[in-house]
Amino acid sequence: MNTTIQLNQKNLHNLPDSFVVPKYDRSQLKAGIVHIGVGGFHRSHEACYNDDFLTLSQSTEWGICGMGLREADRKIGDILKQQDYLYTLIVKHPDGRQENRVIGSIVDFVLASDDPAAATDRLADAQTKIVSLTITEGGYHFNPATNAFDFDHPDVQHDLVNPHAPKMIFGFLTEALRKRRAKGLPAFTIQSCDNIQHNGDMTRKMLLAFAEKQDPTLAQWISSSVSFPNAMVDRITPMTTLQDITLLEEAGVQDLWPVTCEPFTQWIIEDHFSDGRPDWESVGAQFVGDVTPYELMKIRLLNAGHSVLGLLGSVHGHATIDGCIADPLFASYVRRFMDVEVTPILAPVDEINLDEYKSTLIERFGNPNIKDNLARICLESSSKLPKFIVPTIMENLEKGGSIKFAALVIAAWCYYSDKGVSKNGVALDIVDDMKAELHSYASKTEQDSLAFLKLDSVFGDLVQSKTFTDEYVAMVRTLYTNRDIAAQMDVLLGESLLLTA
Ligand code: CS2
Repeated sequence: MNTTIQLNQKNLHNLPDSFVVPKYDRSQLKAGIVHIGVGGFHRSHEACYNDDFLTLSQSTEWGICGMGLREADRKIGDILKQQDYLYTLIVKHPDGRQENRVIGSIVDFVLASDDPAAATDRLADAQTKIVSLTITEGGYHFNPATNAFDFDHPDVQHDLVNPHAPKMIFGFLTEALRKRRAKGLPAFTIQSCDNIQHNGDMTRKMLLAFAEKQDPTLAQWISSSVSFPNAMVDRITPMTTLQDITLLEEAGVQDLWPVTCEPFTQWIIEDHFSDGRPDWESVGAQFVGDVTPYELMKIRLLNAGHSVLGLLGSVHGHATIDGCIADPLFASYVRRFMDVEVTPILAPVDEINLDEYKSTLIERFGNPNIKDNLARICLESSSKLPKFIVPTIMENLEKGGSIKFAALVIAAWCYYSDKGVSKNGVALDIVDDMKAELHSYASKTEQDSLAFLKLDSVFGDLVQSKTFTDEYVAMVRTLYTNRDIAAQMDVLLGESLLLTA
């Protein structure tokens, strides 16, 4: 007999006792927030804060309407709809404990590619007060080589001349704000939740660049009316696996797309919103005047630390972040990278002890139940490294700081992009919009050791720095002449420890 209960509103109160369920009236809930990009991270982070907020406040204003802009988002939309937008957040503790928590804050989903006009209507509705985004680091159409909006993408070109039937994020936001202004409504806040330094400022700059070209008067209104609070977001959220779905089934619940995450969560936001906001501070978010030191600390230590382990670990043959941390060489390497190359460029952060923060990061990375796959970490490295690691190298070059630990990561990324297999012969699962370009530059390394660095849309003018290229060339040559990457890491660590002895 199959006793599995399908997750949906009707069954909510028949779930096993071990499932925590929403304790507020979802039927009354209006969507004050439209969230674009309903991936695992949104569902473990903002939607979870909001679930806590709705429980505490019993507010009826701040439900979330999910929105997907691409055909690829159809699957999550369909599954959520089938489950009355409910899903399980599986919080995995390091000691093996697991909390199964049903999140109820999402109440609707719109697939914008099906009907762009309906989607912009939804955004322009008076009920929508905040439009939040997780569109990935690459979704902002920012070109680091020109330091400006990248108009080359075909969807951008399409949206410039088809304002009423947009395809990409800035086309949707511009059209929605045009409708909003025509109705005499206040502008919504645009709240970025991506790992980009000054993510609000970046969103503003990219949106204005696009809107300026399409409709300059509207751009002026956007510039004076829309708020773009910067924010630092944090919760490690691995990809959902079949095993997660099976474990829930064994516990008696069928959920077609749960999300897993670590217990730690953090959200630090600048407090300027154009049309109101939930009191997220009542459920643990922090509002500050200037988020700069927090975001710098998080992106340059956590996200960069992930990329360090992800690329070196993939080339070495590790599979997960906790697998890397269980290897003392990798654990010491990432900590040393944080201490020697990142800490000196960080501004002090109020009330945060950096040493403790870094130790907590290593503990979080080591959570053996999270099993964060290195393929997820290395996914779209071409948009991550220019934000997580390259700026650290540039700042160290300016200040005469160490760049060796990061240089080996870039050398490993070159090898990874070129060969597509680890040193122990395992094929790597590389997913990157720039995969072909990365491969094409990296594959010339044997003739020209600097070939990979010449990809300026990723590295800017890093290749011009002799201090950097001297280190990099030596490393890439050693790596290509088949020396084990672990041996190179060991040498760097040894040298660095000797220097401080
Ligand atoms: C990761 C992030 O994608 C990545 O490379 O570093 O997804 C990271 O897990 C989150 O930012 C944690 O807050």
